[in-house]
Amino acid sequence: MLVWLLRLLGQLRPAPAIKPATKKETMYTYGRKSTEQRRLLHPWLQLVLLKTLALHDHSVDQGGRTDTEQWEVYNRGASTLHPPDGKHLLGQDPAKEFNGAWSFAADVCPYINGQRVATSKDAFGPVQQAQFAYFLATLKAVADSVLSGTGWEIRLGVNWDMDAEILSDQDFDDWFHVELVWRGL
Ligand SMILES: [Ca+2]
Repeated sequence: MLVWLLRLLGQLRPAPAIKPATKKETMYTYGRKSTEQRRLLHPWLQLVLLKTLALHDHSVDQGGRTDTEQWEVYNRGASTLHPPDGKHLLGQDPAKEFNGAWSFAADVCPYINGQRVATSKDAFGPVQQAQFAYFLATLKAVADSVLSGTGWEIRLGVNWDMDAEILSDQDFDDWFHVELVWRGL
């Protein structure tokens, strides 16, 4: 009876508030470039990545892009969008929430034991793909928790249509890409 009562009281206890990880709690830290790029991101995306960093090491390779940079990426086939479209473009805001200069997309890459997961065409084999997918699943779980109730969701370049199926139901895979999508409240 006592055990049952204690269990019930435990269940009734409010869930702890989620706070951004402090430096002390985080095993991993961003380098200079990742820090610079992260600062270009919408605050919700910044928070998602910071909380993910507490669980899985990674870099932020690209946050915002200027129009010229987006055209360059488009012209070499690494993006299907060119200005005025492109979630990396600084100054866009699908929720009309800000007039600011944030980017709504980032390119991220997992690190394991201090080493960047190899993603060149020759090196990106089943192990590397599994390692990358493991990281993205961690990021997605963090995002679903952090963004719950905000109207925002995360869309990954391995799952453009945001269903349960990654990679096998799409033609263009962008492993690095993570973006904020406004779904409304
Ligand atoms: Ca899909």
